[in-house]
Amino acid sequence: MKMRPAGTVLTFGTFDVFHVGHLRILERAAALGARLVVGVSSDALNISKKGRAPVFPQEERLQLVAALRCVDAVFIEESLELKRHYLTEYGADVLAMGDDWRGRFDEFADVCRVVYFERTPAVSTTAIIEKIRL
Ligand code: C2G
Repeated sequence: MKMRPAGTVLTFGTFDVFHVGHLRILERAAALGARLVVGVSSDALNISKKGRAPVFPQEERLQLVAALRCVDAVFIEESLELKRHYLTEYGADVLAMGDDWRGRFDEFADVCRVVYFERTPAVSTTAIIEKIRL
């Protein structure tokens, strides 16, 4: 059996139109600790952040992420401003994010280790939506 280091890992995302880039980052995040907790961005947060509603509503995105083998627990992320609160509440030892967020969460280095992973190239929700539209 592969040994995983101790501790809780937190990651956040919308995970809309779930794709392999999402799966890879969750698997890599899970490998950093014993437990992976995922904050799934609410529909309202997404609208405020990206100016459009996700394709799949938050309850469905939450269920899809929760069903993955590498995920231990999920919750709805209501606001970007609550990140420190979520990290403390879930007892995060590590915060893992894709490198499109590089540097943006360094301020939390006082509560946990902050890790940025390289994004999986050539796949994105936006590109998938565009492809289906054509
Ligand atoms: N990701 C990736 N490779 C891709 C696409 C996405 O590694 N090709 C990663 C992103 O870097 C992110 C995670 O998958 O860490 C989820 O991506 P999104 O759903 O696009 O997340 P986002 O809307 O940026 O939400 O509080 C933070 C936000 O909620 C993050």
